[in-house]
Amino acid sequence: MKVFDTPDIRNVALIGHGDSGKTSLASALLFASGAVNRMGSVDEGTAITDFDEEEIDRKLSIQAAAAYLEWKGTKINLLDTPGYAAFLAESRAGLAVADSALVLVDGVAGVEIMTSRTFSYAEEFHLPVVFVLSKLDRERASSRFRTRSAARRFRCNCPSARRPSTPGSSTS
Ligand SMILES: Nc1nc2c(ncn2[C@@H]2O[C@H](COP(=O)(O)OP(=O)(O)OP(=O)(O)O)[C@@H](O)[C@H]2O)c(=O)[nH]1
Ligand SMILES: [Mg+2]
Repeated sequence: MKVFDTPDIRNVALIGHGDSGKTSLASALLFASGAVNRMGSVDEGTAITDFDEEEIDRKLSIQAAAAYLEWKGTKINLLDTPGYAAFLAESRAGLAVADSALVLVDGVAGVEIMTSRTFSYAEEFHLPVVFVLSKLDRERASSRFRTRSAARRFRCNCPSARRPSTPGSSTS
């Protein structure tokens, strides 16, 4: 197994409300980076970070789970955390060992209760965060509107790093 120097390792926690797409994003990142050769799916019970029998049955994360990928010489440890209230201690524990966090915001539902709660944990640990809008392929999703409302809610100036631009899609 390749050994990485400490400056070349990042621990990134995925946080957000239940069902916002954290585990799916982790599967997509692992696939896109070449860490795995098949994209895992929560719905099909093949998501890399939802491996527990109960997680597969219930199609939701119960515990924080780690998986790593390599990107441009950097090892990125992804910490996929649960978003449902009952398992929030796992989310906080994941953030305690993270260097940064990706905050998933559902592109249809917008900022939800556990989005705010998990964001407050990231603040508590002084972590830099990146907001990721999910489900922008769904009807009534709006990246512009959700970006603005997240910026207002969390009182931050959020420059858009990337905006989807599929012609004819409902993302705006
Ligand atoms: N259409 C669409 N569906 C998505 C997207 N991301 C996730 N989903 C679906 O949303 C549901 C929840 O996705 P998960 O990845 O399990 O969400 P999660 O945030 O990990 O949920 P918890 O672990 O329970 O907090 C699944 O049915 C996914 O297939 C997306 O970008 N587009
Ligand atoms: Mg999950």
